[in-house]
Amino acid sequence: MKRREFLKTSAFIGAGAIAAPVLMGGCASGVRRPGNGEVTVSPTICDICFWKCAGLVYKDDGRPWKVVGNPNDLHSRGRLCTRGTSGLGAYEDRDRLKTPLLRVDDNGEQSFKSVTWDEALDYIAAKLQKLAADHGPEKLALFSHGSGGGHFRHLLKAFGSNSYVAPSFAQCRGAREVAFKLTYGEGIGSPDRTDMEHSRCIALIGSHLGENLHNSQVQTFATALHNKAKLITVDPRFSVAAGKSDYWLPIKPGTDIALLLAWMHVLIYEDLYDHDYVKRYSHGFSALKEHVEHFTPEWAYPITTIPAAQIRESAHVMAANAPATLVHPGRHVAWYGDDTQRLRAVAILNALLGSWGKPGGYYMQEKVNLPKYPVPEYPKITARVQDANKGKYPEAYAGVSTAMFDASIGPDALYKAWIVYGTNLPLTVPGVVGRLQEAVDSLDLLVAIDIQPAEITGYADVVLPECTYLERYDTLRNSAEKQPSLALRMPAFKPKYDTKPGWWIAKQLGERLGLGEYFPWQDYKEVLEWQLKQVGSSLAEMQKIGLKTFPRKTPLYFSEGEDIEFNTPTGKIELYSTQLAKLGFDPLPKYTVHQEPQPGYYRLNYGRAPAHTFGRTQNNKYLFEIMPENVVWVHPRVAREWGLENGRYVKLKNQDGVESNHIRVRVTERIRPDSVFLAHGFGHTAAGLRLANGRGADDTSLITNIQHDPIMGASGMRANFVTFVEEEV
Ligand SMILES: Nc1nc2c(c(=O)[nH]1)N[C@H]1C(S)=C(S)[C@@H](COP(=O)(O)OP(=O)(O)OC[C@H]3O[C@@H](n4cnc5c(=O)[nH]c(N)nc54)[C@H](O)[C@@H]3O)O[C@H]1N2
Ligand SMILES: Nc1nc2c(c(=O)[nH]1)N[C@H]1C(S)=C(S)[C@@H](COP(=O)(O)OP(=O)(O)OC[C@H]3O[C@@H](n4cnc5c(=O)[nH]c(N)nc54)[C@H](O)[C@@H]3O)O[C@H]1N2
Ligand code: SF4
Ligand SMILES: [Mo]
Repeated sequence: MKRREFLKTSAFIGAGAIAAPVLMGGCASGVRRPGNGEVTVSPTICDICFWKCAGLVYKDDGRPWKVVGNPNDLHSRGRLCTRGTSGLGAYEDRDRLKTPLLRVDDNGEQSFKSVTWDEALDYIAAKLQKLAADHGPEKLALFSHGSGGGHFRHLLKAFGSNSYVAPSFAQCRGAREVAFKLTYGEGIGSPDRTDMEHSRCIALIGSHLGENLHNSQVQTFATALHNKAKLITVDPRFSVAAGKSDYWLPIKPGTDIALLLAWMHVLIYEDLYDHDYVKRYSHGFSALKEHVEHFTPEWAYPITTIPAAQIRESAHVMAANAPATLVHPGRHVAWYGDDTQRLRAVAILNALLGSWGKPGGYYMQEKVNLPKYPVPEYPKITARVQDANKGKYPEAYAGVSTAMFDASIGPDALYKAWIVYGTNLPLTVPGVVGRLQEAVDSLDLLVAIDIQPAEITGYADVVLPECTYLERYDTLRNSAEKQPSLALRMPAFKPKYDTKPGWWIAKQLGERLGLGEYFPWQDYKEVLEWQLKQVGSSLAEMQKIGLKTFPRKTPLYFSEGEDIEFNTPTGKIELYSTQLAKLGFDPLPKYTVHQEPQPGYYRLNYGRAPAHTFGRTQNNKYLFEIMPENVVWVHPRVAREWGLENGRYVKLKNQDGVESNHIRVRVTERIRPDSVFLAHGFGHTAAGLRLANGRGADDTSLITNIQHDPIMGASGMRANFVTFVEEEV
C-alpha cells in the first residue's frame, strides 16, 4: 500500500454531484437591484492573478455586490479584467475548503478528518519540532506563489530554513530575469517595465497579449495600437495579437533564436542600430558583429520558415521607430531549455535599438521605500536553496522547483517536510504529477494551504483552509513601477466557514514553534499601521483610499547623453556576456536545433485564455459560465487526415504514452499544421472542484519531456508532442 495515498478532499465538502449549475446572481434574492440599500465600499488587491490590481469591493446592505478597479491604480487604471470582476466567485464558491483537514489512517483505510485549528496547528508544530530536532530546520521547504507567501517565508526563515521556491521563477519568467540581469544588470520585474503606451513599434515574441491578460499591460498595448504603433507578432499561432499586427510572422516553433540573430544581422550590417547608444553603453559590439555576420535573413528563412524579405522589412520597421521600439521580453519564457539564451538575444536586440531606459522601450522602476516591521534577526542559515541544484544552474538566483522536488525524494533527501502555499504543484510544475506520490512517500510532512480543494490538497497530511483575498488583510502591495504606490488589501467580508487569513496561520504556527518573538503583534493590522506610519500614512487613511501614490525620486528614463554605470561585471550593457563566458556558456546567443515531432505527432503548444487564470479559476461559477472547458486547436489539414470534426471530443496522447482527458476539437487555420494548441489550467482531477472536475484536458500532464535550461534551471515545456486517440462513443 502507498504510505500516503491521494485523497479526495471533496469528501468533506458535502456530498452530491451537481445538477445543472446554478449560475450568476451574486445577490441572494436575485430580484433586488443592487445599489438600492446602504452601499459600502472597501479597498482590496485582486488576487485572481499576480498582476495585483487595486480594486474596490462594493456591498449593498452588507451583501456582496461587485468588485471594480481603483481609478487611481496604475495596474488597473480603474478597470478590472473579466477575471478580476468575477472575484466574488472565489468568495462565494460552495466548494471552498471549509475546515482544517487531517489525514487519518484507520486500519489501513486513509481519509481526511475535519479537525479544529488547534488540532491541525498542534499536529504540524509537533512534526516540525521533531524534524528540527532530528534532522535540522533546513529540512523544511516552502513552495509558494502569491502575496500571502510572504507570511510563510517569514515563518520559514525564523524556523531556520532558506529554502523557498515559487513557480514564477523556473516555470515562468526566471530565464528572462536572468538574461536581462546578465545584459543590463537588472531584471524586468513585475509588473513588466515595458513602456508600451509610448511605443511606436512593438515586437512580440510569443507573448500573446490579449489572451495573456495582465490588465494594464493590455491597456497600454491597446493605447499603442490606437496611436498606430507598428506591431510585429512572432507566433506560430494566429493569436489575438497576431490579428492586430502589421507583420504576423508564423514562425516554426522553437526557432526564434535564428530570427532574432537575423534581425541583429540586418540592424548591424545595414547600419541601422543606435551608434551612440551602443558606443556609450555597451560592451562587446565587435564580437557581436562578427558573431552575426553569417546569420542573414536568407540563412534564417529555411530554419524559421519566415521569408527573408519579411525578416528584413520587419527589422527596418523596428529601426525606423527606435528607440521607441519595444522588443517585448515576454513573461512565460520556459519553452525549449535555451531560454536564457533566447532572452539574451531579445535583450541584445533592444540594446541595438537603444530602447532600454528610453520612452516607448523600457522605463526605470521605482517603489516606495517601505521599512520592514522590526523583528529579531533570523537565525544564521548556511543551507541555501541552490543546494538542491547539485551544482547545476549557476545563474539560478532563486529556487528551482523541479530541483527541489527531486531533492525531496529518497533517504538522503535535502527536504523532509513541505509547506505548500497557494501553488497547485500537479498542474504547475511539469514532470512532477506522475511522481508526486514518490515525494509524498518520502516526506515526513506535507501541509497544503489553499482556498479550494485543488489537486495538491489531496496529497497533504494537513490541509489548512485560508480565507479568500476578499476576507483578509495582507502585506501591502509595493510594486516597482512608473509611479511608486502602496495598496491595501483589507477584508470586505468576514471569513466564511472556519477559514483564516495566512498571516494568522503563520503566527499561530510560529508561536507553537517557540518563535513568538518574530510575531510580536496580535493582529496584522498593527504591522500595517506601523509600516504606513513610517511613510506618512495610516491604516485609517488607507482603509478609505485603498491606494496612495508617492512622488518619484529617480528619473523614469535615461536622459540624453547621460553616463550610466550598469550593474554588470564591465559596468556596461553586456552584448557579450563576460559572466556567461566565465561560466563556460556561450557568451553570445547561438541557435540550437530542437526536436521535431515524429510522423502523426504534433507539437503541444499551450497558452492563456482571457477568462481564466492558470488552474485556479475553473471552479469560479462566473468564469465557468464564460469558459467551462478548453478546446484543442487543430489545423484543417490535420483534422481532415484524422477525420476530426469541430466540436468532437478526442483524447491526446503524448510521446511517452501519457493520455489526456477528453477535449473538444476546434478546427482552425489559426494554428500551424505541425502543432496543436490548448489553454493551460483545465482537466482538473480533484473531485472536490465540482464544476471544474473532468472538464477539458490538462497540458501539464502531457509535458513529460522537460528541457532544463542549463544556465538557470527553467523547465522548458515545449518539446512535447501529441497524437490523437479516438474517444469511444
Ligand atoms: N488570462 C490570463 N492572463 C494571464 C495569465 C493567466 O493565467 N490568464 N497568466 C499570466 C502569467 S503569470 C504569465 S507568465 C503570462 C504568460 O503569457 P505570455 O508570456 O504571453 O506566454 P507565452 O508562453 O510567451 O505565450 C504563449 C504564446 O506563445 C506562442 N508560442 C508557442 N511556441 C512558440 C514558439 O516557438 N515561438 C514563438 N515565437 N511563439 C510561440 C503560443 O502560440 C502562444 O500564443 O500570462 C499572464 N497573463
Ligand atoms: N503546463 C503548464 N504549466 C505551467 C504554465 C503553463 O502555461 N503550462 N504556466 C506557468 C506559469 S507562467 C506560472 S506563473 C505558474 C503558476 O502556478 P500556480 O500559481 O501554482 O498556478 P495556479 O493554478 O493559479 O495555482 C494556485 C493555487 O493557489 C490556490 N489559491 C488561490 N487563491 C489563494 C489564496 O488566496 N490563498 C491560498 N492559500 N491559496 C490560493 C489555488 O486554489 C491553486 O491551488 O504555472 C506555471 N506552470
Ligand atoms: S489582471 Fe485581472 S485577474 Fe489579474 S489582478 Fe488584475 S483584475 Fe485581477
Ligand atoms: Mo507566470
